[in-house]
Amino acid sequence: MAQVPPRRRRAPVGSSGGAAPSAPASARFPGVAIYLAEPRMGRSRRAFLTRLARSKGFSVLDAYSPEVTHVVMEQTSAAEAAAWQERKAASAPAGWTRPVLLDVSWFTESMAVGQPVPMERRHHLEVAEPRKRAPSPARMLPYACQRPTPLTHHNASLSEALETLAEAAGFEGSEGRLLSFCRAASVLKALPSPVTTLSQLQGLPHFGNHSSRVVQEMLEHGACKEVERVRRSERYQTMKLFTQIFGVGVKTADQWYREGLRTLDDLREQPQKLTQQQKAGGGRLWRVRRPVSAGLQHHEDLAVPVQQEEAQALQRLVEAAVGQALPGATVTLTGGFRRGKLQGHDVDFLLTHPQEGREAGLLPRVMHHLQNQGLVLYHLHQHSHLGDSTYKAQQSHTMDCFERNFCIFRLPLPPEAAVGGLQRPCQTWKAVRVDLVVTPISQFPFALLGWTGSKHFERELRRFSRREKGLCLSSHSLFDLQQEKFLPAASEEDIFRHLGLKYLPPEQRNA
Ligand code: DCP
Ligand code: MG
Repeated sequence: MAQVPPRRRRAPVGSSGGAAPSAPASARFPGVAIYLAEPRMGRSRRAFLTRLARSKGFSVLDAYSPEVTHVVMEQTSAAEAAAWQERKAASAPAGWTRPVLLDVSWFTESMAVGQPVPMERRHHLEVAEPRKRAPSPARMLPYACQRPTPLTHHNASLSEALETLAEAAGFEGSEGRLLSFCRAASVLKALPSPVTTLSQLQGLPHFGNHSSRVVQEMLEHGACKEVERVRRSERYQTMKLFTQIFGVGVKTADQWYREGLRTLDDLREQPQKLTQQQKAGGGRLWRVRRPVSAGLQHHEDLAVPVQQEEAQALQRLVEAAVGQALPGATVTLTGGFRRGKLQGHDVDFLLTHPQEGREAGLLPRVMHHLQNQGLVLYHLHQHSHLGDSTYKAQQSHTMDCFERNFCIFRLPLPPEAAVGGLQRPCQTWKAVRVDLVVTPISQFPFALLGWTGSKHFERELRRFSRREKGLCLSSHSLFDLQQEKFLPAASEEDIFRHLGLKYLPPEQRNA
């Protein structure tokens, strides 16, 4: 309960001299209701100061009550003031906001200027509490490879909105816009808590006007019109559909779109388009076989994400084949599954042998064993270009120079998973995309780092290496551009060390 003012023994101060009316709390200065605490002030001085303040339009309350906003004390130490307030608080109703405790200097200065002066540090009577360290907001470092990014995070709908715009920009060939949206989305993924107000974006790297506007709209309306428009658009939906087909990139998808093709049936009805495209593609891959035809043929399965258990089952099959082909050779699961993803669009494996050079000729033998078991529906072999061992030659290739097989596997399904599908009423197997990549052991740490991803993490790692360290990183090596020498590494940790980066385990590379 609030303490009862000493009215029984004393006349109300405001009325004692009759100079000023007892002003209500809503006097000239709303939000300022003063209580003059008496202990050191003395009764007559209190009465005088009360009259003075009321004459200037201030609200001065006789009793200490929840309306009081400013308590003014004279010749009182901070410790005494705090003790006084504690006593008051003990009898205060629940939820009563404590008023500020001020030295009389604030009061006299306010009287001098005829209005409440701003409260400064010197006016306050609070005892300096031992400083509880406010948790300083973790500094968000600008490159995604400088900060951990877990798989599950707090801002999924916001990052997905920005990634939709990134994807759409990629479909239009706008690399710059794609990167801007990817970087902003990646920052959101690394935040330790959900963004609920726009002000939380202040000071974060990579948030330009456009990305901030998207976040603002999402926060205010739960959706962003631009993102919704993109998601509904024929262009976006068609490009997404076509680029999901194995062997089809943005260029091909765009060409088909311009030719008026919109659906998988459109493609199936015009097989000459596929053939033309493959011829027009011109590259080594297109002439060997027809990945697009194979992709279309198995599209129904390939469009369904591969599950973690399926990736593990595939790993066992590949390990068995590798063991038969070359005892001692190893199989490492990379890509999204190594980062802890529960599903993915394909399964990526790295093959090597602890003895340098022994990996030569391994892949055809592995494929032979897999094919003998009827596990391969399609495969496209790419020879190694490792002979081009200078870093410049390696840079000239779009991806890396390892020998590899792009495959579609026929993964037997366990009986309980053999559900009915449209094309195969009782499905006992499932088509799954698999990449088998062979690396000599000397390049294994670089290959492992390069193939673990995420794609954005890799991009950032390479950008950081070059721009901040003058080092050129690829899936083969780390090259010091100034000293013109390769930096050796026996593990991923070694590579992070060379780059002066804190080591991030695969599950923290989901940028
Ligand atoms: N990679 C890369 N640059 C590319 C393509 C791939 O650095 N242009 C690297 C990073 C990828 C890894 O190779 O994470 C494997 O490629 P995937 O396309 O299979 O990507 P993920 O495995 O991460 O994704 P998903 O789960 O969809 O397969
Ligand atoms: Mg993958």
